[in-house]
Amino acid sequence: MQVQKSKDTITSLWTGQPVSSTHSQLLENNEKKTKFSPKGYKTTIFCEQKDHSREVWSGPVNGIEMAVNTFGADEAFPIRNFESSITGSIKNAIANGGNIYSNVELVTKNRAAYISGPYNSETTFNNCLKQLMHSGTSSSYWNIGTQIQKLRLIKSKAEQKLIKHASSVTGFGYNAIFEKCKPGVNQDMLAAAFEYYSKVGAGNKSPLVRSGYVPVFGSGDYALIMHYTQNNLPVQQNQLLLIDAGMEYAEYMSDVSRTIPVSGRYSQSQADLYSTLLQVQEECIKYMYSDSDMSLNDVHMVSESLLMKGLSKLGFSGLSSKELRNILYPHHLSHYLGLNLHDTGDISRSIKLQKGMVVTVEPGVYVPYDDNFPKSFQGMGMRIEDNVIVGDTSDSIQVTTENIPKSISAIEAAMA
Ligand SMILES: [Mn+2]
Repeated sequence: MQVQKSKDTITSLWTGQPVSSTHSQLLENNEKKTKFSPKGYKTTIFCEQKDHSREVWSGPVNGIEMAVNTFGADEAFPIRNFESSITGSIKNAIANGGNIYSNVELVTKNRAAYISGPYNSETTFNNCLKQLMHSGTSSSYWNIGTQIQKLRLIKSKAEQKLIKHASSVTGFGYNAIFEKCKPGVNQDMLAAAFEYYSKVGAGNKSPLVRSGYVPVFGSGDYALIMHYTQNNLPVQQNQLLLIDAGMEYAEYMSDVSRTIPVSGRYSQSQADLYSTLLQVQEECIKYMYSDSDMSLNDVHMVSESLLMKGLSKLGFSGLSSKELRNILYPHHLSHYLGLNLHDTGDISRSIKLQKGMVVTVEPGVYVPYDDNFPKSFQGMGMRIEDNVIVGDTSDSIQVTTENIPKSISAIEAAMA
C-alpha cells in the first residue's frame, strides 16, 4: 500500500520509506523492461487503481505502481481495462500465428453459473478463447494447468516450513477442543473455539491464519457422515466426536482428523475399534518415503488389507472387500496437500512417492446400523488423519501433525 507524498515519490504506508524513486523513473523502467526485457517474457498485472474517494470507504489498495515496484510485474494496468486489453493481446497472438498457453480452465456451463461480476477475469478470458477457437487460424490453445501442478507437487523447504506452521497452529486449535469438549456443548461452539485458539497460537501472525475448509464436527451418528458440516447439535455423553479440521498458514494448508470420546474416556468397544484404525494409520505412515517404491494408491491398498485383517480380529466375520470398500471405508487413504486442500488434483495417485511431496494419511471406518456387522460397533464413525512430508528414506519421514494427541492415552490425558 502506498500514499503519494510529493508529486513524484511514492511512500509505503507500512514503513514510511519510498517504494520507488520517482514516477518518471518508474515509467522509464517500465518501458525498458517491457520492450527490452532480457527475460524473454513480460509479466502484466491488472489490478485496482488507487482512488482516494473509494479508499475512504473500503480501505487502501496496492494500486498500479506497487504492482510493478513491489510485486515485480513488468507493467500494470487498471483492472477495468482487462477485457479490452486481453482481447487485444489474444487477437494479436492469433494474427501472428502464436499459441495461447493458460492455466485458466475453459469454463463449463455449470461452472459459469457461479462466476459473475464485471471484472471476472476467468469469464473474460474464456470469452476471448472462444473467439480464438472459432477463428480458424493456425494458432492453438494449450491448458498448462497440469504442467503447473507438476511444478507444485514437490514442496520446497520454504513451502514445507509454511505447512509445518499450519500444522502447529492447527495443534493449538485441537488442544482447545480437547479441553472444551464436554457433554452438552454445541458442535459449532467447538468449531469456533478451534478457529479462535488456532489464531491465538499464531500470536501476532494470526492474520496469516484462517480456516482451510469448513470443518466437520460430527458426533454420534453424524460421525458416519463423511462430510457432515452442519455442526449445529450438542455433543453427548458416550458419543464419539469425529473432527476433521485444519487451518491454513499463509495460504498453505493443514488437514487433520481426530476422533475423540465426548465424555473424555473411550468405552471398551470404542477403544477396540479406535486401536485397530490407529494401527492401520501408523503402519501406512511408515511407507511414506521414496525408497519404499510405493504410490499413494499402493499404500491405500495396504490400508485396506490391514483394516480388513484388523476388523476380522474384532469379529467382523465374512467381510468382503466390496463391503469394506463401499460401506466401511469408502474413501482414499491419502491426497496431496499444499496450497490447496486436495492439492495438485490432476496428478495421479499412482505415481511413485517422491521426497518433498506432502500428503495426508487418513484411514477411516464407518459402521452403519446393519446386522452384517457386530452390534457393539454399529453407529461408530472414525477417521484419523495426519499430514506427512514424504522422505527419501524411512528415517526422513516427517509427520508435521505428530504433536496433536492421537493415541488413546494421549487423548484421554488431554481431555482430563
Ligand atoms: Mn484430507
